[in-house]
Amino acid sequence: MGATDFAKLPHIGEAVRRKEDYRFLTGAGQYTDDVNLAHQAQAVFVRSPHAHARVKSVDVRKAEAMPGVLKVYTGKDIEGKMNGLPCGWLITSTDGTPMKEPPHPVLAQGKVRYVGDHVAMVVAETLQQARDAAEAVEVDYDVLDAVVAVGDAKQGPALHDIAPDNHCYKWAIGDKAAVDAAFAKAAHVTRLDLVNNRLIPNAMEPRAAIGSYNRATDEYTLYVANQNPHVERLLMTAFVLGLPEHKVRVIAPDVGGGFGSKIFLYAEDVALTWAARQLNRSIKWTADRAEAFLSDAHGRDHVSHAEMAMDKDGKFLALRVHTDANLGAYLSTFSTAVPTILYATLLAGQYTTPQIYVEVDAWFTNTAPVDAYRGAGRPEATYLLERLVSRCGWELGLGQDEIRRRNFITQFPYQTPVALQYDVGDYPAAMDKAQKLADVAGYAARVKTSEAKGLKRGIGYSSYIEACGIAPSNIAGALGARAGLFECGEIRVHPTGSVTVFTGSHSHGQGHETTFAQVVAARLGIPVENVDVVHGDTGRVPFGMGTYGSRSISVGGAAIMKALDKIETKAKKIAAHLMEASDADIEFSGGEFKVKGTDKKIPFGQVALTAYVPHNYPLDKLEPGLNETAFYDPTNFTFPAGTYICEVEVDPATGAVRVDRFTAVDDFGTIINPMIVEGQVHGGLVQGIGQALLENCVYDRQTGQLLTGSFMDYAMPRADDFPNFQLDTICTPCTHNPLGTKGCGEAGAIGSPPAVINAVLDALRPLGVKEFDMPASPARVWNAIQSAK
Ligand code: MCN
Repeated sequence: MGATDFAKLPHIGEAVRRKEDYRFLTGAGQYTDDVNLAHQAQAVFVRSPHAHARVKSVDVRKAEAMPGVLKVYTGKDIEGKMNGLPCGWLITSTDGTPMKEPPHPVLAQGKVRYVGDHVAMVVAETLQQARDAAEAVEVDYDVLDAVVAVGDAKQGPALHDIAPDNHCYKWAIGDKAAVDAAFAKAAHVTRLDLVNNRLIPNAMEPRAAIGSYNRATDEYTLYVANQNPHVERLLMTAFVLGLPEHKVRVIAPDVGGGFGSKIFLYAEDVALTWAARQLNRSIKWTADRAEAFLSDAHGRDHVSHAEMAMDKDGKFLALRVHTDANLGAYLSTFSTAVPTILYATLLAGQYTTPQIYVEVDAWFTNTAPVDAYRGAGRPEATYLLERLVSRCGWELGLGQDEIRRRNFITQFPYQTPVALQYDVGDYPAAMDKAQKLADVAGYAARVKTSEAKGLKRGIGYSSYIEACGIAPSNIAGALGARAGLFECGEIRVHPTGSVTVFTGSHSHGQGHETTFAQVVAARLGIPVENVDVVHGDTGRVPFGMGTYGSRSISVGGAAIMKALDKIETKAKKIAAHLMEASDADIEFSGGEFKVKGTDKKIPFGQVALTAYVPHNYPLDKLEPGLNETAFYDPTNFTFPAGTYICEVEVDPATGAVRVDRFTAVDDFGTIINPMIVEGQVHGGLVQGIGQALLENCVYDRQTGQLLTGSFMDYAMPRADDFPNFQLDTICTPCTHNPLGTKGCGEAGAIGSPPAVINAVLDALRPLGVKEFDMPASPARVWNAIQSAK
């Protein structure tokens, strides 16, 4: 079935209430910490209090003698290394040398490299006993100097022997000579230095895991708060522990948010799985919030210089970017892909810039590893580009909208100079709609109202694009990936016509149990309640690549569509047999099989029953059962895009910024469930605006201590920080997936930070403020105003 016909089916575009919410709202959800296994012990990790130190000795004798303690493990016990995991991309530096991939022990061996690094794992009968014993582990550290910022990395003390200058790789994309030539001819060049501040993910459910082992079958089970259980299993068995993959089952039950931070293979998961066999016990660990701050992979942390060359009319001629990316102390699972492929390839944005050259230097520092966080590379690209474009508009006196309109791509497909080919979009239409919804015409009057209150009002634009549906293995391979991505879906039609869907996607808040059921119900013409969705269990789902990169509906949903095609083909044969017609004469719609040109028809349920109760069944031509599996690997990414307009009021006396209006017009192609999509945009906006105004991870530059290690110091956005968002959509259906969908899960977080900061700068420009970096906290804004005086 094509995307156009699919969009017309019942249930598609319907705001079906979330099936999963009953259990979440009534406290019946099953998160990892809710799981308790027989003979379960508890683990606590001893973490480094120093950012950089040699570990001279770890004395566990006192701890092991304490009541209830089963064992204390150190780096001497676990041999496997968390290496080979940057399975996303192996980066080759521009000089042809491979990136530096330093050894990453599960528990520290010889050195610790960030505050929170794993030194030992204490296993005891109870949590309190494990905590007490953890305090009794005696670690003798020889404290070393630390380095936390990319600007200091080169001169800083070396973290790893193989990277004496802390440099991991230099990577570049684009035609440097062509870019330099374009700059030489430019009528005007706009320049910008900016920092994309480091963020700490804060899912409501902290990370948690239970390792268990069955001696009778030699099988391991890992319950873990994770976004991609099959990949977790593959990485852990093949790269770290060397176990037979089929002997390990990974179950990610209900997961209370991930935002990227639960994609990765973490040392705790490995240590618990390994130790379960050593002790022949199930072992549970649940991070407390302080541990989460220290040890979850962080996000962003770029320092960039960008330059746009333009002709006299403000047409972009070339973009040149240099970025220093902070990778933290070790390479996390996808960390090499984030500041390279996922970042630089998005720097064309919505514009026809003919030449782009991007160079990235990646550095090790004594900080928690940095990896994908909602948007992963694409928010960094959008922030840089959309800040730069607004500045171009201001410098040329064109305004933020006209500079964008003059450069919008309007012909599709469009090949960018940085590898991607956009299939479809309508950028002017999104801006038109956003300007209308934002009542841009009434802006001047609102400025006067703000002035009357002694406040400065500003308006900020951001026209973002992102690449979602992360998968296309052909493109991934061409860009240097070690492995391509795809998704798997299995449809089991039961004899009574109800359906269970097994998907390799994982829902940790995105509502897949509802939207995937809508897709299946729409295709089969059955009620949504008759479809259940199973995910997050390597023992039940055939295979899966998991959820990140807003890929689930467009890749996981498409795999389900492919399996449904197979179901339909087989069901038609059964229907043909039942109605004594030829297969070619059977039509299927609205849950009924009909013989073309006659009034003969039978319902889907009768065909399902016949498949399992094969009375007078043509067994020579058809197998019993109605159960199909499909794998889907798309030919391209999906490219959601939109225009966001933010209006802020700034109090120049205090520096306080208030978001007064926020308008978002997005293009997600065909929408399955507008209510869920709206919720996704709300969540994304809150995260993006949170980064722009509040959130900021700060390490002490001298000691490497995390200064923002709790909610007292790390400001999370709250409902009263926001106005009601004004949302709308346009729809240019994706041209290459059978649903016509584009991902929506990250858009809000990608598009909103530059809209906010552009608005703040717009408000402060009359006061002489030209620049400052996120977050626009009152102190920073006030200081910027004072410095400009
Ligand atoms: N959808 C739809 N129509 C579309 C696009 C999507 O109805 N055109 C629906 C989908 O069916 C799905 C939801 O919207 O129910 C999100 O779909 P999609 O855009 O495919 O994104 P994913 O499901 O792959 O989710 C991943 C994305 C990412 S990358 C992060 S990070 C993120 C996010 O989703 N983390 C989240 N949203 C989150 N929401 C919650 N509550 N918790 C997280 O951790």
